[in-house]
Amino acid sequence: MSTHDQPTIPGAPAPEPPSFDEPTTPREPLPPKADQRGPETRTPTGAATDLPAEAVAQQGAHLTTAQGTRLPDTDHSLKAGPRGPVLLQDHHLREKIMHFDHERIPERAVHARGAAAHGVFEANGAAEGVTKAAFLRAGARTKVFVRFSTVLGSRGSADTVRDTRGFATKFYTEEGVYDLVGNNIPVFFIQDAIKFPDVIHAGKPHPDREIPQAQSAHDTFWDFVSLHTEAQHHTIWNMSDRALPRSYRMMQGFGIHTFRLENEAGETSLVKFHWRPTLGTHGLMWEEAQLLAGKDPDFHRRDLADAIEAGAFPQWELALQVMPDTPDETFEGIDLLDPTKIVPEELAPLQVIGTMTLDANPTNYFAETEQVAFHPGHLVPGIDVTNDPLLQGRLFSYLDTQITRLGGPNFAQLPINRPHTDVNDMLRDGMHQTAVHAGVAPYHPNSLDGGCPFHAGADAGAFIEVPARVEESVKERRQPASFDDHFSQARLFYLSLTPVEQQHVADAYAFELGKCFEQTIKERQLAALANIDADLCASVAASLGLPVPDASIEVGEPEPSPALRMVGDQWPIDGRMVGIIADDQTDAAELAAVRTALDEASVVPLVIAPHGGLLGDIPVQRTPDTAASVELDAVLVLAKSDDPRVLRLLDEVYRHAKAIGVADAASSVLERLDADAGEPGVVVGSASAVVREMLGLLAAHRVWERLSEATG
Ligand code: HDE
Repeated sequence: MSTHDQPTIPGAPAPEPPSFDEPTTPREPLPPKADQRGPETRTPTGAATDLPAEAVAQQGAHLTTAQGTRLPDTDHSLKAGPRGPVLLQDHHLREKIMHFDHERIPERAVHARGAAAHGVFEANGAAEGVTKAAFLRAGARTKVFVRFSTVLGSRGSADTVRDTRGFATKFYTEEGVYDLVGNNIPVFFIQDAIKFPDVIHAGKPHPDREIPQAQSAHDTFWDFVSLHTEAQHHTIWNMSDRALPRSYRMMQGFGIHTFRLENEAGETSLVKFHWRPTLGTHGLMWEEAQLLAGKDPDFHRRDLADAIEAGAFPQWELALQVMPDTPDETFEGIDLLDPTKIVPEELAPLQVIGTMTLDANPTNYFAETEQVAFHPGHLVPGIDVTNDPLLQGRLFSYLDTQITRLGGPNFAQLPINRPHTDVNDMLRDGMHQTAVHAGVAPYHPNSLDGGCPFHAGADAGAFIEVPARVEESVKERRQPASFDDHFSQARLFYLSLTPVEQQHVADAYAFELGKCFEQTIKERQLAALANIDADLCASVAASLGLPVPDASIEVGEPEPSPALRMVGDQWPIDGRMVGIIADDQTDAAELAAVRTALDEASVVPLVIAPHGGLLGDIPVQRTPDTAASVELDAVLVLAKSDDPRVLRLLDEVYRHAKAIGVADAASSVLERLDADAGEPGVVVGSASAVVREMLGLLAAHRVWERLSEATG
């Protein structure tokens, strides 16, 4: 009997003809199943009933087992009578619990906590002279999936901890998947991959009590970085506000290592990759970050998803620093194979080669954000690696780790990891094999499957390693002498910052070392700081109550790099959050006008009122119970309030150097704050004038003058 002759079940929808969607050959990418959407998925909007059928989690009228058998009841186990024992024969109970028992996979050993989004990369063609990569040709549009992450914390840790952030991009190019697996800090703690377990063991919680979570403010971290001074450059970046991003949308990304590009003519150059956010690079203040870790541990995750949902799509320019491929692989005296060194932008300016826009949230966190597998060895023709010993070790690690994390070698078949191009890999079988491969000859050469698939030459887009020169040498466990300079660029970074940023660095060292117990570790780190900057060292020593050591190395006076500063300039304000303090006496028309003005400026207004529900016909989003100063970039006061929670909110907004606008009628609130009308960032006037001025203040991220005054 064919499927179409099956008897129909009363009341059931007519049976569908059988689907042969499952792959019988790896040559076509597997289309996503209805409830297992792939990278094409777009964020559903609207009421559940209006959603397109494929956007709803579970399809079909009837609940079934995993084998498709319809179920009458999923709320009661099969028992010997209503008060009797549960029967072992309850196959539905056992299947349901068995599956649940195995819902979790091991979290990433590092970068466990992340958030991701889909988007598109559009090349402007500026890279064509240096690489033949097809996705970098003028006008090429390539789908991407980007995962941002913290490094040290577990999957459930807070977003706003002091840490480096991962910035990993998967480009689904027509020539195969290309992964740019970078961080938001352009240097790394170690120069050789063999030390990775050491630095991570030192940074992770102490192995006896498993505390502290997601932080570097503890003895083992500072023990390692003070003994192992090549970590000092990355460490000083971690002590800066770079390690406390305001948002994933306001974060730079760096490929860190030097890569080798090859153009159509076979010419090569050495390059560094940079992502530059169009919203600017901005940080939180340390107190904000700490408060947020309690008030909203999902702050960055929420911010990214909300911005995309609201249509404020984050964008980054991808840029290259291009250096000549010389035999010594150095540029202006900087060893390009040393991942603890930057090339200042003033020496090798950034050349923008395209723009990335993130325009869709993942549909399913586990299927996409958790199961995505990045690998620096996912390369396309025109982009190759260098001998940077850190990069070389990574080329092993990222495949290896997926075996444990994703349970076998077939993770490239997961929807989020599938290339958007034909795959003829002749890889077979293994755990979680989902393809049904046809043919008899998965080997090369063969004559039985028509000889397919054939080797491709460079003319057919094959990835051919750049025939880079290998120095004639001996096998040894040694590194070049140029890797021995551990302090000059840490000093370069510190000298490049504005005074406010330098103060934050000093405060961060004082906090982190102040959390250590071992005096020898604090003293050893002070000795390292003495080699970076005498004033910085003295300030941290004073706060620790320890003597100031002398420098042991003469580092010299590097030329500061203004490009490393985050303070200065004006930036777009899309997606910034402004709290509006209002109450039942607030003029409804004024409140509506203010909201509209903020909306039109692409800023998110949050109405904070004494009670939930409505003010007139305007919805209240926060009450004194749920409002938090730290989720706001500025606040607008339209109503006087004596509520201590509101006054504390305003006090924090003021202390964190954010703009405060006060309508004339509410101006007495300033007396409670110790703030003066007309001082920088405190605006009093008619509601509409105040809003206009506040939009200008938001573009600078913070009222920096207020902090400069505070820090002297
Ligand atoms: Fe990673 N790193 N890493 N790393 N890394 C991982 O791979 C590793 C390094 C980076 O969102 C792991 O799939 C070694 C530098 C990001 O899924 C693991 C070394 C940079 C992510 C691994 C490094 C990175 C990872 C853990 C020293 C910036 C998250 C799970 C040689 C250029 C990717 C996984 C995501 C993840 C190993 C150093 C960035 C264990 C051995 C340098 C953004 O394979």
